[in-house]
Amino acid sequence: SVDFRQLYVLCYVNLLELLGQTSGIGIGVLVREHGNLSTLDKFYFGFPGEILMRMLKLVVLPLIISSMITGVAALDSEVSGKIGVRAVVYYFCTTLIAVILGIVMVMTIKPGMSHNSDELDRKGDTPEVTTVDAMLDLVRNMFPENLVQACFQQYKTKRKEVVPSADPDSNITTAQPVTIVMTTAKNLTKQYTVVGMYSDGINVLGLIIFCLVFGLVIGKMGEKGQILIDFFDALSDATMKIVQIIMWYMPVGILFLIAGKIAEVDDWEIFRKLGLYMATVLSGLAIHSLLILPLIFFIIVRKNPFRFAIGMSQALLTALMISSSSATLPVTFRCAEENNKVDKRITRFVLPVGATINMDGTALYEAVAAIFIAQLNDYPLDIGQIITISVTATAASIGAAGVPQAGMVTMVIVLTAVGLPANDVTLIMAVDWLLDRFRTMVNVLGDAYGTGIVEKLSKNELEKMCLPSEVDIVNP
Ligand code: DAS
Repeated sequence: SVDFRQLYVLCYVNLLELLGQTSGIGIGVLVREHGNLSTLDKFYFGFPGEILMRMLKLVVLPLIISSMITGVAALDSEVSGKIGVRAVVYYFCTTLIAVILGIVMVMTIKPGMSHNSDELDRKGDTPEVTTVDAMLDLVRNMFPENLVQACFQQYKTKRKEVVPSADPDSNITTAQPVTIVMTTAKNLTKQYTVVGMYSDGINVLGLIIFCLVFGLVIGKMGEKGQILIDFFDALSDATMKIVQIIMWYMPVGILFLIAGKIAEVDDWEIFRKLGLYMATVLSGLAIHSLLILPLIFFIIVRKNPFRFAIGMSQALLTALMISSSSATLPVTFRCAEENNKVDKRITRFVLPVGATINMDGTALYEAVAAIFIAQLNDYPLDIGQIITISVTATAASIGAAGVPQAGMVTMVIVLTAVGLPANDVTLIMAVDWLLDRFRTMVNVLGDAYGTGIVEKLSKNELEKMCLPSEVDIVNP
């Protein structure tokens, strides 16, 4: 049965996010048009968002580590039968195809590349000046001066590191002593240190591979391993609870994050790039869900894939409305079993695990977004970094929970893996509200097609399986 309270909360969160993102764009344009604001003033606007980014960076590592380890370990106990193994092979293959498709699309369309089109003409009359000053005063009084200065100093250092040309503002006087200490401390401890606020240059790939191997190992350790599985399960739940708390601050953080980012924007060109980025993600999702997945389904199941997708329409619509594949799960179960007649013994394996670790839409989105941000920063990616992005985008989609904007939270790990400024995720946050619901639809569709495919491949096992097929999961 659908949990209406959860549905209500999700609709409310979605609405808040929409308000946050749209008003962030509006205020950002206002601030940008205001004209004579220094970089520090603009940084002020972005500061509440900076706080949000640092909170996300704090949780992303425990989130990825715990959810990957528990995800893989749980798979191991679940995949004792061939059915589970087929489900895992299907998840991995379709996610990898989605990532490769995303990379091909973004490397072809190049949404983040600067074309030498003449600068688009700037907006006409200056809007209401007082609004901006009022907003600036509001934010100025929100945080202590030296905290902002300290973070601004870090921000300047970080920007210089990645984008040497972009020197935000050379005439900023050296900040308070606290900044100098923090910057010195950062310089002394940077490289391969997880300072907590910045996970600079940690070996993300090594961490991901360790989590996969560690999860498999403890999954096979029986009783002794169970203690560790329970520990990481509890860590995953606790981290998710922290993420849920952050989610409530997210609309406010996103508002100022976007406003600060758009205020920094030096020309309107960025909006064209953002539009092209959205078109790249949406067309990649469309190709994956209307061409690739149906083709795989047809080749294996030999049934009309579009009729199967129509059977899933209620679940897809729910996913579009609430952008949460986990909350859509009860509807996905019902559509797969009642409309598409998939055996319940298959759906109980494929759907719950799929909703957690099989996210084709998210994986494609993470790959596109990471390369888009690299293009925005004229940051050349070699083949090694492209492969790193493929692996970390796949892992980030496994680590992302089936909740709104989870893919954006784990985005940080992909950017960290290739040394990109995680703060540039701000720009894509402005349009994440829309993209999230389409990638969630693709996630749900991928899980649904998985039930039909695994059922077809497991015909023999199903005949032998003793479990009664009327095991009712949705309403146990
Ligand atoms: N909203 C997530 C889901 O429910 C997907 C994402 O955030 O990428 O699948």
